[in-house]
Amino acid sequence: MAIYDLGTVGVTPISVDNYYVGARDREDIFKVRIENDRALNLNLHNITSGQNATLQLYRDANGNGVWDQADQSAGPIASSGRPGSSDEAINYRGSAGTYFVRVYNYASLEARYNLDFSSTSTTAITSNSRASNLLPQEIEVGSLTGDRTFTSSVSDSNTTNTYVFSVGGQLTGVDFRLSGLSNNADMRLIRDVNHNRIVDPGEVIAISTAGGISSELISKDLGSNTYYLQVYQYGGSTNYTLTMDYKYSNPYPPYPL
Ligand SMILES: [Ca+2]
Ligand SMILES: [Ca+2]
Ligand SMILES: [Ca+2]
Repeated sequence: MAIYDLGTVGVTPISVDNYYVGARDREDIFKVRIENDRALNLNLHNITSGQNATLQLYRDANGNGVWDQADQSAGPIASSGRPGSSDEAINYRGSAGTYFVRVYNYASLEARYNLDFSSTSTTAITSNSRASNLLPQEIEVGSLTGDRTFTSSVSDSNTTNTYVFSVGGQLTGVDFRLSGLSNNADMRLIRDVNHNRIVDPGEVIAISTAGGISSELISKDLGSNTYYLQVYQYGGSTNYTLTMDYKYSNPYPPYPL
């Protein structure tokens, strides 16, 4: 087991690349701090094909700044254990303090991985600042060639859900609708132009921030590419229904752009 102290994690992402778990060293522990009530965002990605790695978040339960039995006995406060080399994501709203991020793999072969960390505001007036700025391929929609519907939820223990999809053709018209809200959630559409899995300035191409429990709508013509759609908590917990209403794929725009 290796322990790495990354210090305070703020809105600017911290990335560790090409770390390994498995065989000789089955787990890595990263110690991080947040300085006030924030959403702690984690994206475990680029896991070696055919290997598996699991992501967990623990609190420093006894407040001594040391990864010890008390923290482990208290159990993880969030976990992500998808199959195989799929990305693992955690977005957890927590109070100021020390947290431990655990990556493990009990298989006999080593899994290489990249892990990104950030924390985002839970109080910013600007909705865009409340979404995670990390882009895990968390819900893999695949190629969008027809209507799709997803039901899920956001809450303090899962503040952001990130959908990834691609469209082909010259121009594909899609309406994204978020409905069935019991607390305020918003959504935004992103193109990761530089492929670094981080939302950089200029990469948010549309956002919907209706107030209260009003439904959200993003209506967009998309060129052939890969896109990310994030549904995120503005405040409180809510179930939701997300529909991706595929309207057309056309070599020519339906109206002058
Ligand atoms: Ca401790
Ligand atoms: Ca980017
Ligand atoms: Ca809203």
